[in-house]
Amino acid sequence: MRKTLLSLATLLSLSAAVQAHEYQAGALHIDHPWARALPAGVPNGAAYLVVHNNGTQPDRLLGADTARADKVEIHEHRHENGLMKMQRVEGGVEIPAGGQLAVEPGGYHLMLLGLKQPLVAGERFPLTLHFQQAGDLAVDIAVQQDAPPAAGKPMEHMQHMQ
Ligand SMILES: [Cu+2]
Repeated sequence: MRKTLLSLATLLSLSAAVQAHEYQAGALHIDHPWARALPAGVPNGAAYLVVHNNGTQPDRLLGADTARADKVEIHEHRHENGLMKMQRVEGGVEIPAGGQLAVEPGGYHLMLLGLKQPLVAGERFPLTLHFQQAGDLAVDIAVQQDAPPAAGKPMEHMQHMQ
């Protein structure tokens, strides 16, 4: 079953990668994975995306890997005592059935630790997402200067209001 899902995901991602830059893995739909461009010498970056779960079972984003960085961790920004703090999220993050997980600036991010090359606006690099149910999904991260316009979302901070 997992094999079927993966090959379907591969087919869909190949056909979708050229234009819309979105991906399907089983019941999951992944919108526009991107990372902010960074000048040379900055050691760490962050990647963002939105995962919609169109299924009837919850799934979980467990982590990710890319050859572009030494390792990838799921991090979360939290306001604590008036300070913005960043902390590692252990055990992944749930994607509720019929819901979504927004990995967006100000909330969750995929921390790219130990970048091996600078992130240059306009380029794309491969990253593999690990989901508990849907398995692994290879996506291209689009590097861009600014956050994409939030589709249908008035603010970047909505992800905490699930
Ligand atoms: Cu971080």
